[in-house]
Amino acid sequence: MRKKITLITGASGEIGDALIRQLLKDGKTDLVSLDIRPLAPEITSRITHIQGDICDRSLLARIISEYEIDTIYHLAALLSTRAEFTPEAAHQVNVEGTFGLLQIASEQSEWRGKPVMFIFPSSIAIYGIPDLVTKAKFPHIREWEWNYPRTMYGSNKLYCEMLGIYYSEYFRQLASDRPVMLDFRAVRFPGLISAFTVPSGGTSDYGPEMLHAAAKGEPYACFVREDSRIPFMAMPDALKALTCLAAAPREALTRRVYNVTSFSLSAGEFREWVLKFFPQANITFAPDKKRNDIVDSWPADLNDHDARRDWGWSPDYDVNRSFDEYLVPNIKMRYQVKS
Ligand code: AKB
Repeated sequence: MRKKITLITGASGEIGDALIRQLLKDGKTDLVSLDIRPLAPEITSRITHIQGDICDRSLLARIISEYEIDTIYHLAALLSTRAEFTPEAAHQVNVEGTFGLLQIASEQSEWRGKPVMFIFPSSIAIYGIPDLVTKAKFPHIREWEWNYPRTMYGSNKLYCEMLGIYYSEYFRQLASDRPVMLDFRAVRFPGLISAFTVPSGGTSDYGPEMLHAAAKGEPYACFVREDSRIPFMAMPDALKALTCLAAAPREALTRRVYNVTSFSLSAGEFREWVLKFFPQANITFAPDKKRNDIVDSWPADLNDHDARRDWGWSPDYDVNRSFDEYLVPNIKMRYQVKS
């Protein structure tokens, strides 16, 4: 009999690493991870790690021949700034990689007669607001509004949401024998902030970069204007969103893709929060127009009413608690800053 597992792709990335640690802490033992990179040494011995490429179809075929995949957290992706520099590679990883995984999840659902749960982190990058006047007019965006991404990454994420819905609801819709289909569920994340890792390749990275630089005592020149505003979320809430959505009963869900948010800050306000805890921090603003245009096209905040109503979503960390209880104490410990 094949061993039933939870598969985590992008396992060495920011969310993947944090999610694996959380699941291990929660006593989950049936984890298999996949990433082109090795896992962090502290967790390598505690889970089965497959080092390989998400786009390698023969590797995916090998995985399903060996395991019964019950749940997939598909976290592998190239983020927005990196994707602008390497759009073909981004399309390959973000779209082709997801497509291949949806196909095997689909096959597995049919083979075992039970839906494979497919959890997908989408992003505020799927939104594209034309200008700052419109952005100010729509401060809390609903899931169906402004779905006009202006980046490769945002377009990839939006299309993969659609593919996930297709494989969950409409796959083989013209055939007489409809198979058991997978159960795709996605959250659209704001910019995430971890105390333990600094993101790379994203466009919301200025927030976490500012904070980590301050803790290390390094100067930081922020690449967006002070008034640039997007929503953010502390990593523990991102993990909470993924695992709560996975645990929600199917009947309670009225959508497959949900906004989730925590707090909205302008870059100037982010700097103020950092200065509150690191008063010596040297943070200046040197906007890069092209990256700023991307941030300007993202919403100031999201409306996450449906997630709250359907599966009881609410963040544990508002801005105060994020800085005071999660980010600052852990970052100080990480960089051994004396209080
Ligand atoms: C990025 O900046 O690309 C990501 C995101 C907002 O999804 N952090």
